Amino acid sequence: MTNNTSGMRILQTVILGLSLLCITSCSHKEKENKLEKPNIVWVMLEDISHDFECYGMPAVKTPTFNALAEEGTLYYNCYGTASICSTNRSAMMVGAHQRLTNTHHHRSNREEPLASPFQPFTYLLKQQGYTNVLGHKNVMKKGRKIDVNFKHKPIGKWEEDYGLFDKFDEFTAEDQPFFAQIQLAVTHRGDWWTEVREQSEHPVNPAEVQLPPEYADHPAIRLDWAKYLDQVEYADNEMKMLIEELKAKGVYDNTVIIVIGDNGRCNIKGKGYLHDPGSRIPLIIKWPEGYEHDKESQQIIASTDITATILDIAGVELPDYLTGQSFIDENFDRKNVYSYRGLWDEIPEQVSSITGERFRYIRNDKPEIPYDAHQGYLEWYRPAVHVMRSLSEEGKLNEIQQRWFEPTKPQEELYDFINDPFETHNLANNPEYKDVLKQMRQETLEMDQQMSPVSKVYDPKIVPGLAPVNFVKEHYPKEYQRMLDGEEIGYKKYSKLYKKHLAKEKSKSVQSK
Ligand SMILES: [Ca+2]
Repeated sequence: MTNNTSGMRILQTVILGLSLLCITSCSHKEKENKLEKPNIVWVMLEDISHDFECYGMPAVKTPTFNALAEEGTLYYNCYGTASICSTNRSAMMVGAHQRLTNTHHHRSNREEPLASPFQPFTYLLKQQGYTNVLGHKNVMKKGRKIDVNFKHKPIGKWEEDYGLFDKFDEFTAEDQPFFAQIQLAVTHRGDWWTEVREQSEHPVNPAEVQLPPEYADHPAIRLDWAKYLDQVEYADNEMKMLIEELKAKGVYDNTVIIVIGDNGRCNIKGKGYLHDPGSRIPLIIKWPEGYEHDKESQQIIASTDITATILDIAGVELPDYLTGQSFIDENFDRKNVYSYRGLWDEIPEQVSSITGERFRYIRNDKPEIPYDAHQGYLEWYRPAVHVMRSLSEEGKLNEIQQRWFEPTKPQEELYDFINDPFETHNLANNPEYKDVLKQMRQETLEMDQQMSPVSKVYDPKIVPGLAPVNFVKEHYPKEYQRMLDGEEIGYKKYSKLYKKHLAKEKSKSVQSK
């Protein structure tokens, strides 16, 4: 492992100047640490920031993830190249930045094949003899979500019908070497959150949670946060079940387990935003038995680097089109991560950012779109926003909390997240940081250029936006009030009722003609 890349380079230089004997012993060591086509299990949690106990999140219990981190490597600085499911997943499925491959607008271009020479990494794994398995029969929703913004099918041959995987739900010893991608959907906002909490043996105590400073301290917001951590605990149990299965099948020791999030937590400043809670994702890797590794790593890693690393582990020669790098390679030299936010449903955002060792620079190309953009989908799933909008109107938010509700965003943001982990001080206008600002502004512009989309195809998914919310407001005023009070009333239920209502209206208008 190359946690200390520069140190490694110095060491290599010294070695080069020394005798053949040393070179022999070094290559012997390399041999010992070589991965012989291990199985790879990629467990991807939905919408999660550093919210495991082993990352220091208070009030939550995650014994399985803690133990995996203890056995393997816990990474602190892994960032998504995007902060929404389909865009980051598109980048990870290829190992190239989603902006470059023109897959950077959420749920768009689904009929468009990937441009040449890009290919899904599962295709390369298959060529290397791997069996690609999607999902698992015993996790919530079967863990089969793919959600990438190019033409694809879950199962099939890529070269014939855009298939990404070989089979669903089950890995066996005969499938070895296998790659299994399993989604833990529970942490995604959904209508199951309350039930998971009610059935939990350890419902997280709202009084014990710690809210970041941008949140108002309100009972409904505390409860919502606790409920989210209940889902993290549920995911921990699912992970435990997967590990038990790997052990029972006798393949655990020769399996790399990669635990990652697809984007940050589903709350304020999280999913959809390029601030820390939206872009920093958990990463734990359990290595095969005997593989030399660090216990913790501060390496800066992009989500696309995980793809490159998986290919490297599998012994695939890395294609030139990858923008990700293998971080088990001694030449790994990532200094920062370039992230991008484009369209999400009806909100045509345009945000670029660079995250380095200490600073994060964000450029908002559409500052006229407020952080709280009243996006239809988020109206269902951001109880804290509803509660805080009311508090904002009553003048009860402090300056940090109020920022989320300003009518516009700053054009540029610069944060020293080492000294200001909650990114409460925007340094973009602070003259002391003008050199940092200038440099990061320039780096971002260069990356915008380098990651210019290879195609201009733009075929977004049409969404109903605020219409279903307004429908509830008009037809179910009591439920609407519950929503304003910080309760999730059920997106699925009411969007079904809304669709029924639309169909009725349509048939009425046909009859009247
Ligand atoms: Ca997600």
